[in-house]
Amino acid sequence: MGTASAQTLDQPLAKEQRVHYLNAKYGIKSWLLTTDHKRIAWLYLIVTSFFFLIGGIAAGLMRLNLITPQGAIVQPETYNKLFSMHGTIMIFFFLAPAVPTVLGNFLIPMMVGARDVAFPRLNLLSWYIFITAGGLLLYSIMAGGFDTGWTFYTPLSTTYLNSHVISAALAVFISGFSSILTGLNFIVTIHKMRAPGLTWFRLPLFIWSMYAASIIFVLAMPVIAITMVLLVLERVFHVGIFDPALGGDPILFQHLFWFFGHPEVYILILPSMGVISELIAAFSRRRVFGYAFVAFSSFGIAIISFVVWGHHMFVSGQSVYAGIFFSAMSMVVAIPSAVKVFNWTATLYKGSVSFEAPMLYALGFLGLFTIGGLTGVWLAALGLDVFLHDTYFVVAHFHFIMVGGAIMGYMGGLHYWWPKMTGKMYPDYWARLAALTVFLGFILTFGPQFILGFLGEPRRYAIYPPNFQFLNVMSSAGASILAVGYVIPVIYLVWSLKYGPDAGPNPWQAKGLEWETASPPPVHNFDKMPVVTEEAYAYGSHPQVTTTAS
Ligand code: HEM
Ligand SMILES: [Cu+2]
Repeated sequence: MGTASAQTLDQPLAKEQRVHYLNAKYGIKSWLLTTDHKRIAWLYLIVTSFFFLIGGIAAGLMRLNLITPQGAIVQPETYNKLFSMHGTIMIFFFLAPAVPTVLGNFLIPMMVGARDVAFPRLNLLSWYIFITAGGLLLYSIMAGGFDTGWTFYTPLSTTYLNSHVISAALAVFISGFSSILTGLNFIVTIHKMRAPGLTWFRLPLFIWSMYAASIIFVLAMPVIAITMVLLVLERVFHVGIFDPALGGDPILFQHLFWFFGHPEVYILILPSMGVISELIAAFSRRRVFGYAFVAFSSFGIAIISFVVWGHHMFVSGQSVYAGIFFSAMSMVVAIPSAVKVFNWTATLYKGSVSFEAPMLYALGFLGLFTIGGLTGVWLAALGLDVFLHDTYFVVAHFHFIMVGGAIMGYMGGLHYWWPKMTGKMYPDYWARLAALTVFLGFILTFGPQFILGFLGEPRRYAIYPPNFQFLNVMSSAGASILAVGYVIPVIYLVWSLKYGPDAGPNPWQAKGLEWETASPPPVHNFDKMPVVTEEAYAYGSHPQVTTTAS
């Protein structure tokens, strides 16, 4: 196909070129009105990446401000608005949608052997609902911002008027419907659209984790929706839901928010866990050890995640019995995650492991997520949490899980399936370099924050005592390295669209239905609908963990 294949999205189709989903139709209309799950994945990739940029700029401004103990860059009020906007954007408008709507949308129909998701038009509608919510959040920021933190706690969110809480709360409310519809679409697709022979226990583990995440979407998002409605009603009409002076209870808001909030954090990590299962199997050429346990552990996480929310409120005056219950359950929820980590490690054992860029992200995930998870167990211990609550230890903990874990998984998945999405390969040298830069930048950014938290530095403060400056400067320096690590891939991935060598159908020689069709895939995914006759990850070797050295 020589140079003729170096097309961009707008070049006319040369006679001998194969029609695929990227060149089947031209023009902006063919994108904005598409019902093709693969094109909708790109629409989400563009919008969520834009929000990652905005959230990242806010993070950069905060880290710059934290270089000096007095905070040289912004006023404390502005700092409050920066972390509120950063947290809300990164969670609701970047990470919660990213892996499910970009990789999930692109892959689920192909992995189950279907032509599209169950409800293609609903899929497009979900994107329009999402960008409407995103537009409203951008409005609240441009109108002056909000300073409640991403948790919107009352009474601050219902009483302090110099803050655009209502538009931000409504943006979160609306974005919830996009997630609910996406979750529903995925659940029906996985149940109803599987190719002949593709039984549940032959499904890729990415599908199991997406299924579990979709269930949380459908069950948890309505809770944040009603919580945001009650918040707006209280702020506008003072109906007395959260206001003690009117018979309400501000702690009720915390229960409602975290009954959603903790399952939400598993929406952030579960899809990436599914990606890691795919990467570890492909780059160690092995079936994932304990396939069924890894599959069911996604459900374990989804179910237990609904009974741990009280660990965010150990110091909100709940009873000691409630504290004991939530502490115990918060330790139990670590078990299914540990099952995954142990089984991924067992799969690597004696595997023929190769270290392409996607695998470097997977190994980074393994290390950083484990640290994030273990520090979560620390925070589940009542005594320790009373000491560490609302300190930088907590900030480090959730960034280890969300950035060190979830985003590492997302980056690994993007690099693994980019050749399938575009038909193009990217330069492996730069990809590996970027993966290492991200890993080192991350450790330098968030590692020192565990120590700062242990030493007592509170979160959400624009200023701090001078003796904390060295570790804060280290953290800010790390953040700039992390930023470079995220920019390099943008450059070579865009470059690859025009100049990248052709990838061919299966550049990694990996197993899975998505690799049995062309890259990029035809509009309807498969020229001939697949029939499945073998188990997932049939790389010919089942990992046997032997105790005697062979
Ligand atoms: C990529 C590099 C990132 C950097 C350098 C960064 C940095 C920060 C900083 C400095 C804060 C404020 C800490 C405080 O004063 O309490 C913060 C808070 C936060 N970050 Fe990040 N962050 C990054 C990525 C992310 C991502 C990807 C997510 C989520 C998906 C995230 C979620 C949050 C949340 C939820 C908060 C708490 C906001 C609040 O207190 O209301 N961050 N981050
Ligand atoms: Cu939690």
